[in-house]
Amino acid sequence: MTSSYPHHQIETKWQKIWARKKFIIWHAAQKIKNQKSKAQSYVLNMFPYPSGAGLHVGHLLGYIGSDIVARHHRMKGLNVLHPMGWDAFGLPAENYAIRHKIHPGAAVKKNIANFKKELTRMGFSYDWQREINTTDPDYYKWTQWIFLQMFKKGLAYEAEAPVNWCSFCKTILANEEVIDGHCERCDHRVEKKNIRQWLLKITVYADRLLDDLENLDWPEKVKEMQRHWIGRSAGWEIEFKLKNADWGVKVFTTRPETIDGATYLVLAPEHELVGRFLQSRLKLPNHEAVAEYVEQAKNKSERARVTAFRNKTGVELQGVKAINPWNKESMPVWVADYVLTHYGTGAIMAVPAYDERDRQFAQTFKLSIKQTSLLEPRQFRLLGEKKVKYRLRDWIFSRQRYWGEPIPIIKCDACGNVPAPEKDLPIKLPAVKRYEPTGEAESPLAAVFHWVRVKCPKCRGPAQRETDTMPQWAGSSWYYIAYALSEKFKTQSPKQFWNRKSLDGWLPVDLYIGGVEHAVLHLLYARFWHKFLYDIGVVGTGEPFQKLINQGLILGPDGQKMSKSKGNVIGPDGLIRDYGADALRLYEIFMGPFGDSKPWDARGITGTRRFLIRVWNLITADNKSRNVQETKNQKIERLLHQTIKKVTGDIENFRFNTAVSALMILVNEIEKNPPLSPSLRLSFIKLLFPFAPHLSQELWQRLGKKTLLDGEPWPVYDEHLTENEKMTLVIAVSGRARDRMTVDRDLDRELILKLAALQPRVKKWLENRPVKKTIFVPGRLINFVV
Ligand code: ANZ
Ligand code: ZN
Repeated sequence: MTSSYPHHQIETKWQKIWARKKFIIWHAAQKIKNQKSKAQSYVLNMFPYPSGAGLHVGHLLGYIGSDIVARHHRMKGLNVLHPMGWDAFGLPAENYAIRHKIHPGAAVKKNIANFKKELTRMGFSYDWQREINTTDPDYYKWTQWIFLQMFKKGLAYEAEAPVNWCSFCKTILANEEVIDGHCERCDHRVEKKNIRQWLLKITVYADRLLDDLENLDWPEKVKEMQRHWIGRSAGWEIEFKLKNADWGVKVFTTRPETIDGATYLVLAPEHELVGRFLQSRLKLPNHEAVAEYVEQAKNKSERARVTAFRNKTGVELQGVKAINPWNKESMPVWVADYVLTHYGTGAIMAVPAYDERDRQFAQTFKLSIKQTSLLEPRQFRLLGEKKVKYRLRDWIFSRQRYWGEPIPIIKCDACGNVPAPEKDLPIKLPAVKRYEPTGEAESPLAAVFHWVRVKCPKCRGPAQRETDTMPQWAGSSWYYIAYALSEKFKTQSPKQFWNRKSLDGWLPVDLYIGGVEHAVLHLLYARFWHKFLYDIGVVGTGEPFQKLINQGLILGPDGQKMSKSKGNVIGPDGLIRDYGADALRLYEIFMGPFGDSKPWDARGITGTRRFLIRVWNLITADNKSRNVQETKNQKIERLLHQTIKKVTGDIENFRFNTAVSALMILVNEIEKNPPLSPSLRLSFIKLLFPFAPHLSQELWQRLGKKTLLDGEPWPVYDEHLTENEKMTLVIAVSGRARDRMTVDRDLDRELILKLAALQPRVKKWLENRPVKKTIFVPGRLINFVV
């Protein structure tokens, strides 16, 4: 009996139908109605990086959740945009290319085909007509266009900035290639090297990025991470004069009232004054020690510097003294790497009596700790000025790498940086022989002379293309806008391309589902680009993603994060083959709350498959006796309405696991109370559809229906029927009526008796009188005989 649910046959059949015909019709219908007036729903997954390793069950969870919502929304009559695409620039494809000497684009193409096949096998209802690929020149043409607009508005600029440099491999490393300060390939220590880079002025948007978080329906945790990343802090800038020097040191403090307790100053090793002292002719007595300290601090990562504050390091600038502007006391000046260059002014007044870090430092180096009282605000208001500081820095936007979007700038000796003419976009990546970054800290593009050498668009003189490429985060900063454009990418002017009517119809994204690991970088960069595009009129909303939901991690059976090296990765292929995509979908959401992390349990999927078999048997067997009358079993009817209410609410609140339990309870009760009425059968199939679409669609067809369930209306419930049937009982003690109470009719008998005995007007008659006998007439009365 159990083998009669032919999941493979059913699933491939409906996948073919969905792919070949039906979603294209859906798509067309949506396209016509691209206006806000018709209720619409944009349900988006964070798009994947199509890696060679393929998808594992953990990747699928978010996609399953969004597919449930998308199908549910279609059934609620909304226009649904549910697209998918590929974030395909980046390091793994490039490293693969370096190792195998093949073009990264070829590897990406193969991986995409594989990913697409796997997503299709899961029965996801993506609108593949709108598929995008960030490495497609027709796509990155517009990534380059956005960069040009930023450049023209002064938001893209060049400056020296540190990169990770491996002097053994003679190459620049991405952060991901640096493992504990060492090169991933040769294990040599990685140094910081300053080179010329492009930066984007995200800091200009700091206040808006912070303030606008308030109106977003996002997990508080993610908002908090963004707030922290932006790190707005209101404080004071106070200048300390140096003895015997014309220079002063400005410090940033959030606690100016502690200034009387300041006993020394600390400068970051990169602070400009430190360099000045090291270069000055009047040598510091401990010149060598200071120079050495500054040198070694360079190669520590920022994280190591702040987190390792327990064993603080530092060196005094001997002979240098500062004056406390409040009490005119003379204080030593130190250099220590627990003070960061890029925050505040890169210098602090240390108040060991009030600040824990300063206290530890003072104890380590035997500096004085002065216990004093705090100043009143009017006392320090003269001393300095109010300043707002941000932790956020400008975004380093260059990579000296091959596999990224070329930065569309032309460098001319006479004219400087000249934007590539828009009509020349896309500036395509040329073919190269070697994919490695070069020893001169340049992208391999620098060696492609025929590509590099161009005429300056301004003066027509000889000029060169910028050979840096964009970082991996570029293409993903606007892809959700690309999906919402109704037309294809090719050969259009910006005005035609950025179709405001279409964009206003879809944006902002109504629901964005993805991993919490993107809480800052991607989600902050996309908000920044979106705000810029809003400012230049491309989009009509100030924020890209109205609601954000994070799916949890699916851990390996050992409770560890799935990874190839741990050998605990579970792929979907075998599961789909043996149990079916529907059973897999159901199991992944049944494992626990959507946002929780939970370990994979190999037995779980057999349970959800068994459930689907029961549904299959129930409906197909029942279907043989086709002429079942529409007889209503009151109890089942009520349970159905309760289930509709529960499943609807659960989907809307991402409680997919409890929605599935409700469906299971309903099936239990139906099995106990045959036969199944025709209308109940149809409603049940509809409820199951978003979760197990193949099976549901097949059963729907077997019941003689020709439609696709996506277009069928979601069942509605009768509020009245969702309430349990009630009964009112008279409660008597030894035959005398004392109280009344109303309870659910199917409540447990024991519980009803307990409740009755607890009613205040009954309770007092039962006190100290043991009940000899209890009479219970359901629907009428309870009599306690004492
Ligand atoms: C004196 C003081 C006394 C401070 C006290 C704190 C407590 P947030 O809130 O994060 O903005 N600071 C300033 N610039 C710094 C830098 N570049 N690197 C490391 N620390 C820096 O922190 C501001 C406080 O962090 C400032 O206020 C300063 O120490 C320190 F009882 O000044 B405070
Ligand atoms: Zn020129």
